[in-house]
Amino acid sequence: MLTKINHIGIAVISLDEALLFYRDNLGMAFKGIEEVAEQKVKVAMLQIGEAKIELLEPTSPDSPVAKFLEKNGPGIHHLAYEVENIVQAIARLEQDGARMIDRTPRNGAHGTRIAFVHPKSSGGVLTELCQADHCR
Ligand code: CMX
Repeated sequence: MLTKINHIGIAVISLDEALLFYRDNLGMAFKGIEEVAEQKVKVAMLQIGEAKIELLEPTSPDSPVAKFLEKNGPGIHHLAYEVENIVQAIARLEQDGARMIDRTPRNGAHGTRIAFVHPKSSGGVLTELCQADHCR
């Protein structure tokens, strides 16, 4: 069902500040910044081999990332896996009793179709499914 890790999402207070470390100090290839209105975040993507690091800055106090930062401070927010067919992947997980946050795919960064699994049914790790056709 899963093909590879697409990205690791990291919650940050400021993209500009975080980029000083990831882009400038670590030297990762910076792919640009995009606002994902539906998720109330601004996203900076950095390529590392086949996978990406996704820096997430909230754009509103009621953003899921703002809530995460308030509770935990900056740090790893979610892990995203590519799937071949996101609708089938959601159906399979639901059939197996997983608690889906998104029962139908929604819009992610760079035109992707995404769906989240609740961390309470994935061992405490907020897990994102991302359809492969749209992830490249
Ligand atoms: N990773 C692991 N656990 C998390 C978590 C995260 N990122 N966010 C929340 N939790 C935990 C909380 O700590 C809490 O645990 P306890 O009950 O043990 O304290 C539990 O989940 C429920 O948390 P909550 O505060 O009651 O619920 P929230 O209102 O914060 O919602 C969640 C949590 C995951 C349902 C919500 O953040 C969500 O819907 N996330 C999916 C969308 C998203 O994160 N979008 C931003 C990224 C967009 C992108 O990548 O494009």
